[in-house]
Parts: sequence; C-alpha cells; structure tokens
Amino acid sequence: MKLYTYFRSSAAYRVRIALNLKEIDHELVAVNLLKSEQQSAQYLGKNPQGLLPALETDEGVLAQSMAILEYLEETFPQNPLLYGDAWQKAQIRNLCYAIACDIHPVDNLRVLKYLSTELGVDDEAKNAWYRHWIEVGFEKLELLLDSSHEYCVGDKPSLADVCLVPQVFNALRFNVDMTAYPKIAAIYERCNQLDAFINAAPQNQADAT
Ligand SMILES: N[C@@H](CCC(=O)N[C@@H](CS)C(=O)NCC(=O)O)C(=O)O
Repeated sequence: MKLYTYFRSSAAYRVRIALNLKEIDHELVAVNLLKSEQQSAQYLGKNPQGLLPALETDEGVLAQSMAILEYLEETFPQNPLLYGDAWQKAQIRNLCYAIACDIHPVDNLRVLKYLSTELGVDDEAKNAWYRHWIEVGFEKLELLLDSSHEYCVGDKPSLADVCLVPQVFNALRFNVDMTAYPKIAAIYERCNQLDAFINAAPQNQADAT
C-alpha cells in the first residue's frame, strides 16, 4: 500500500501512526502542500478532493483519514485500535470526531489561505484564529478524558490517540499553552514514548524540511 502524505499534514500523520501501530507494510509518497502538489492533475486523479492523505490499496484509492483508519481496522485486525464493546467503540469515535470533525477542519491550510488572501486577515489574527479553535476544542476534550487511563480510553492506544497526537503537535506549533489541558498533555507525552508514534512524527519524515 502507498500512503500519500506530507510531513506536517495532521490527517496524514493519523494514518502514519495507525499503519505503524498495526505494523502494516507500506510506502510513503510525499505530496508537498506548500507547493500545492495536492492540486496537480496527477494527484487529483487519485483524490479528486485534492486533500491529503490518500491510501492506494489493491482495491483502489481511499481518501478521508477516518475512512482510511476504519478500513485498516477492518482489513488488518491485528493490534486493534477500535476495541472494546459497542459503547467503548462509540467513545473512541466520539473523541476522534471531536478532533477530526470539529477542531481540525477550521484550521486547515485552505481555510487559512482564504482568511489571508480573500479576507485580508493578517498573520497575527490568522494565528489567533488557529489557536482559538484548538483551545475551544481542547477545553471540551479535556472534560471527556478520564485520567485513570493511560491513553484516551484505556491502557493501550486507540484511534482516539491516533487523532489526538497530531492535533497536539499542531497546537504546540502554534504556541497553545498545553498546561491548561493536563490530561491531553499527559497522553501526548505517553504516546510519544512509543516507536509507532515517534516514527510517524513530522520531524522524522523523509520529506521534512
Ligand atoms: N477530512 C479530511 C481532511 C483532509 C485535510 O484537510 N488534509 C489537509 C492536510 S491535514 C490538506 O490536504 N490540506 C490541503 C489544502 O487545504 O489545500 C481527512 O480527515 O482526511
């Protein structure tokens, strides 16, 4: 399988972590978002949405990180990341969607570009926007986490941790004060002790600049 990725794409970072945790053989193909390679005819032929990531499988190309994560879960049952009974699985999805649907989209590159190029927002205000939506999301996420667990929902990583770590990475890049979210910060530190997370980290990618 080939994963189309960019080192700083947090949606691609989710999938890189999951591929590592599940020990699935794969190849990484870099698509440079800063050079708008996601809009090239070649990439649009793979993912017409022009967004990363995309996973090329024997069955075809799959986009949307949550769809990819669930597909990997169903096709490679080893080291499950969506585990437990129906209730627990729903809790994992709840945390994933709080990040992937409610926090991440408003801070996406194309949204930030629109703020500056179409609405004339300066860099300072744009960064404040970025931090604001993470802080609003993390404040509520912190309430959903149970500090008696090592990871988001239990004592092993789940898809919720796979989504959380890239979002915290982004938060730190934009100087969000993580001391306000001690449970999130502790899970982030714990995950980053694991090789699967370390090897998926932006700074450890071949295309990192
Ligand atoms: N909901 C999509 C979001 C994908 C997404 O927004 N990807 C970003 C990188 S994290 C992207 O490709 N942005 C390019 C752009 O905004 O032009 C997913 O989870 O896969």
